[in-house]
Amino acid sequence: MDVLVAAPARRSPVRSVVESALRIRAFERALLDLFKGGHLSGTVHTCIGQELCAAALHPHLRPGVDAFFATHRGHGHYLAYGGSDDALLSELMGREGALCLGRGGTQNLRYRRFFSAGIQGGSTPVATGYAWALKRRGERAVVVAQIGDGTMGEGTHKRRRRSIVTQALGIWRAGSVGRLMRVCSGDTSICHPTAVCPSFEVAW
Ligand SMILES: Cc1ncc(C[n+]2csc(CCOP(=O)(O)OP(=O)(O)O)c2C)c(N)n1
Repeated sequence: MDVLVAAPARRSPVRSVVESALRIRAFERALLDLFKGGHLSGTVHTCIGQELCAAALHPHLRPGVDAFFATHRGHGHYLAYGGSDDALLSELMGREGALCLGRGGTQNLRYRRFFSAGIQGGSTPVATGYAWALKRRGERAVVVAQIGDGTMGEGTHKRRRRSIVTQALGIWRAGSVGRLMRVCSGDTSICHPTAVCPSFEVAW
């Protein structure tokens, strides 16, 4: 008797990235509707248009082992890192079960080794210190910091000799810590179009 064994369905990596991006988009759209209806406490910074950056990166990170430092538009990275949508929604609506007890809001989130903050460029030195600390503890983890292209020349990314970021990037360049720096270039900003951002070049 012939036995037919169904081949295990192979899940296309591209399909899961697109599904993850669509899930983020749906979440962000719902937030905008809630905001318009006056249901969110404080403001909301969505990552609409940047979903694929998060969806494509996080399958390569190990939640709880590798760390990610997001910008003020961190919802998508949080969700793609494995964070719960319920906990984030509760955070923004000031409900029971809020991710950061309702104190972080849209910008200042923490979940396992995922962090977000609203100070432009502020995450770079923090991420470097975090990576250094993990290395000193003997952990083989990757730490990723992301900034937007409009952050070139802002905050710790100002072009000053011996600035904190210069030193931080120096540590990264020297190979002392596991590092990955992502610049999300949207070129859709009304206040910081890419063309007017200071150029930025790091020779690794
Ligand atoms: C040090 C600092 N300066 C100014 C601001 C105000 N600010 C918040 S977002 C933003 C523009 C950010 O552009 P970009 O990094 O490209 O991110 P995008 O919002 O386009 O995703 C500015 C000027 C800030 N948060 N921190």
